[in-house]
Amino acid sequence: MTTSPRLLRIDAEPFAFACEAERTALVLIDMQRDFIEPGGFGETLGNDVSLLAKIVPACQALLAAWREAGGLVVHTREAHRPDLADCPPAKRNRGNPRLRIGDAGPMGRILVAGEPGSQIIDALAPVDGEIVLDKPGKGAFYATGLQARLQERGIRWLLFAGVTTEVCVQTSMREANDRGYDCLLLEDCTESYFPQFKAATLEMVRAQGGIVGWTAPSTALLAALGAAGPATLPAAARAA
Ligand code: TIU
Repeated sequence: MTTSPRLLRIDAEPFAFACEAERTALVLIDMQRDFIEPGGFGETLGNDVSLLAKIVPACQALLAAWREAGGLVVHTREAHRPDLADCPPAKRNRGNPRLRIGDAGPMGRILVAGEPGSQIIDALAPVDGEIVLDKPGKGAFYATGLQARLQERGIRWLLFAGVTTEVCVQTSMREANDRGYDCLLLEDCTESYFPQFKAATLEMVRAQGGIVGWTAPSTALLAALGAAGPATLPAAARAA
């Protein structure tokens, strides 16, 4: 017996976002200590990291609801190999930070895989069965194998959350958009060190008829999960 896919119809901008829950993944970008806690990469760049912590409760509720719905979860961490072979000098030297990538800081070596700073914060810790990726770039698709892992699961839609909105989240969303995924950015589950950059990113993503994707508050997704029904997506959307 085949079961009907669960259709989610989410109130979004610039118009409703419709997807099948079974073929949709939630991608949580870089919710790691290096960006959210003092002493990590974010702070060495001169940022006030306390701005990012305010999205954690909304991310927790989102993650809990998506897990409850049985959806696929992908966690990314911006983290380099200990020998920094995957960190171009241009990236390491950029901005003349107080501590560079690979230097020892209060949470271990800055932006290095396996160090305390690269760990996802406890509130959003991955559980068995979820995909956890270390990414050397800002985008989640560059040098990570993510595309193949999504394709083997038949994923067609992506929900994005995490930090920072205009850097790793937007880069990942643009990479996904170019690979043919329909992408929804959850507005209250993403944050920037610069509120005006977050606002601008939300606007540019959904401008021009959703040129990069859609945006919606996480409550719209939670409401859709409560009302999920059998799929009635247009054939073209389901086949891709
Ligand atoms: N600096 C900044 O805003 N972000 C990053 O360097 N990485 C991510 O966004 N994860």
